Amino acid sequence: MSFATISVIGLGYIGLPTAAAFASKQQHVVGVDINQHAVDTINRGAIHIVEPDLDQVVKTAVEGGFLRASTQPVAAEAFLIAVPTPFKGDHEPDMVYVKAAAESIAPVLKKGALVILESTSPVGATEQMAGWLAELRPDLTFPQQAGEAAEINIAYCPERVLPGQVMVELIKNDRVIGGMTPVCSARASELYNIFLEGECVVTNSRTAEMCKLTENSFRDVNIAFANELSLICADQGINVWELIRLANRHPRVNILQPGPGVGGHCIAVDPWFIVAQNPQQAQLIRTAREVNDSKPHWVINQVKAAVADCLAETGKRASEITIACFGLAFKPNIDDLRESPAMEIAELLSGWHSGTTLAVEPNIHQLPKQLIGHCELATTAEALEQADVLVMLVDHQPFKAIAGAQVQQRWIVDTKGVWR
Ligand code: SAJ
Repeated sequence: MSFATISVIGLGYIGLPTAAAFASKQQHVVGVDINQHAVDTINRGAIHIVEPDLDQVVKTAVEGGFLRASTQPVAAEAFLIAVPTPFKGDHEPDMVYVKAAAESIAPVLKKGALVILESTSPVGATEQMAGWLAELRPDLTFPQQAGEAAEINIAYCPERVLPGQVMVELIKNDRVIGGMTPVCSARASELYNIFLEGECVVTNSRTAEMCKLTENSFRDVNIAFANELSLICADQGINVWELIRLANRHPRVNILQPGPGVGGHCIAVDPWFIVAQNPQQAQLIRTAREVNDSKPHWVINQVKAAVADCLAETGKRASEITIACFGLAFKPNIDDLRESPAMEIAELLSGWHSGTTLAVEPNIHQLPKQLIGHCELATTAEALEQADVLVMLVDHQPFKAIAGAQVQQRWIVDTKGVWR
């Protein structure tokens, strides 16, 4: 059975590349988003987010008539829901956008449709979504009621693409397919196989939900280990970068890299979904989150100590000292500042410091509003020329290319080992 129309609900960092991937295989795709600006931009053949190669795929798909965007859901043979799942309150998952997406497609659901949830979700979310749909459409049968004979098929199929490499990973990575029934899994596999070069690995919806959370928690725990080591090494007078390089020469050791903290919308969020559902058991996962979340504050204290030292040595007043923060993005070589520990550090430092705080971020042209009036956007050359204290926050390629001789400052806080 083919899919005459595929509808992707949510045209963000995951939904738009997914919609474009189907459209690039000559599938008719309708992308739906509540953001009118995003819809208008896509319908012009352009994109509203930054992701390598996505612009060209979207342009070709729109010009070829395979992809269009709308603020209103339309009937389709397959719906993919890729909306945000942030947390609320005490780090509990907020399913409000998934619920709104389910409510928006319910009126246009037809017998035979496949509904896939892609958003990172707590265990049980797919069954919950199926419940909302069944309530809104009592005229249709769903897997939780009719099993294999259901008129609507439902599956959980998490995305696992790395921002910055989405157009490659979307197609090459294996895809976990968690159908509510084997028929649901078979149909979901058929859908993804339209563009997938990786394998569809079939399981049930609850295991697929937990699998996504597990992958990101695994990475968070491993980064927390590296971050904890960086604190220990600072106290012991050991270069953590050298230490990790040496330890990783052991055939069964593979330590990740410390940094200013963990950012982005996934790794700093998803482990909390496990903690919220399993507060007694998830001790290590919770502690890893706490270790990573506390790292920016440790970095700020290091900078304060460097400034104090600089004041004592130079006899300058605090207002005469310039601090330069290198990098604002949440990780190297991207322009995404959301949930970035570097942003948090720049914001808190500039609020504390009475002198000038420079921010160097080669991937942006204007400062985000939180920093306007507190920081000045500077080039690498200006910062190296003017600053007394350097704070390396993101190992962007251009920063790694700075020659050692250009860095004359005595006071350096290097969270990424670039100037080690
Ligand atoms: N980081 C470190 N040290 C490291 C690696 C990363 O401090 O050794 C930091 C980064 O600087 C960044 C944060 O961790 O602040 C997250 O970056 P990332 O590159 O590890 O991951 P994301 O958030 O860009 O994407 C992750 C990926 N998950 C895994 O690798 C398990 C991606 O595959 C997921 O699809 C994505 O989350 C998601 O959407 O869930």
